[in-house]
Amino acid sequence: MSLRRSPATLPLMTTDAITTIADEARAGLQAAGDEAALEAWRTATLGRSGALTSVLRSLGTLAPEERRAVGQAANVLRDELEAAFEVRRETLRAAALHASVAAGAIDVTLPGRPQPRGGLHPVTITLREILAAFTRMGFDSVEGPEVELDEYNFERLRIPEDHPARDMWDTFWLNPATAGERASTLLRTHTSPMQIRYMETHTPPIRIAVPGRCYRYEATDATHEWMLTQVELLVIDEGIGMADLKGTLQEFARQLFGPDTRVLLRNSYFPFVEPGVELAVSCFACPGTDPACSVCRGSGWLEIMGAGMVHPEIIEAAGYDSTRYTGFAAGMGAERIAMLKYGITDIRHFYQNDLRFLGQF
Ligand code: FA5
Repeated sequence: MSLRRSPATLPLMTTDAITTIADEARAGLQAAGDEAALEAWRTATLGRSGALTSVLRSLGTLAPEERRAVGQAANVLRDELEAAFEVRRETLRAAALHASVAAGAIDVTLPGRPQPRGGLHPVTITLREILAAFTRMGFDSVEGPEVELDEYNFERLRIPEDHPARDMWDTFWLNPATAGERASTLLRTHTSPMQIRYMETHTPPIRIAVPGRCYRYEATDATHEWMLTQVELLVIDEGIGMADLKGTLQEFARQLFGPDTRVLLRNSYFPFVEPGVELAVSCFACPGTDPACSVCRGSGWLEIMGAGMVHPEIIEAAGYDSTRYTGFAAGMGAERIAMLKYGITDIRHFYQNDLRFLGQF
């Protein structure tokens, strides 16, 4: 439909012609469905060369009596169409606004989308439980550096260079020995260096638990990782004896694994304690009868910590009187304890970042 007509193409400039223009214009206005169509309608009808404007311009060519009638009708129509245009424009704007509000609306009755929920790593959960047990027994929790000096990791723990005990801890050296110069910095192999660091700056009574990562340059298997988490214990006071060590560790095992847990203390050797022991807990995977058991290899026990009475030379080196002060120390592996708690038969699951494993805790 075109509303453009030049005066020359209008067959008769009569009020009938105005009526035709009016019908077409009204229909066109209702058909305009958006702002662009509306603008096109305005140009074609009311614009400079629009249909109605052309009629008004051609009035001069009509006879006087026709001119009055047609002119009046054309002016009335123009007023009507201009008003109708404004109404239509408002209607379209309101409809567009409604549509955009409806498109962005939130349906509060829809069920929520499930959000994946993170959780704590099983070793973190276990570490917190270990520390909570010792906090209840009056221990303070302190931390030490993961990058350590040979002096603290070995020397001052009575493990001098070339001492065979160094072979107990395969080491990640950070500055390998060069000709004429010894390696001196390493990733700590255990949390025991913090015994020395703490004694340097504190006086007895001491009762601390030291959680932290340790690193060992060793091949992994079902119970050994190259990165492990230890908790070190150090107690120094007057009158501390082996019974305190045993009672504390038994109470710890009871709190973590339940009252029926059996613990075994057996002789062991660590240069910084005398005597030295290790604590093992009854195997959860077999009753101790399966030589192929990956957890205990048929022994029935899983070793979870080394311990002992702090060597008097270490007490003296800290500046304390070893005839007055005695103490005990222990170092336990949080991964081994988590294995016992959750019945995990291979330590390597912990750090493979497999969500099928981690999602179970
Ligand atoms: C030590 O590290 C001594 N510092 C413990 C100690 C502290 C003894 C204070 C006396 C006094 P050991 O190397 O045995 O000891 O390690 C202690 C515990 O760490 C082990 O019982 C075990 O639970 C854990 N552990 C050791 N090596 C690994 C490993 N490669 N992967 C996982 N856990 C380990």
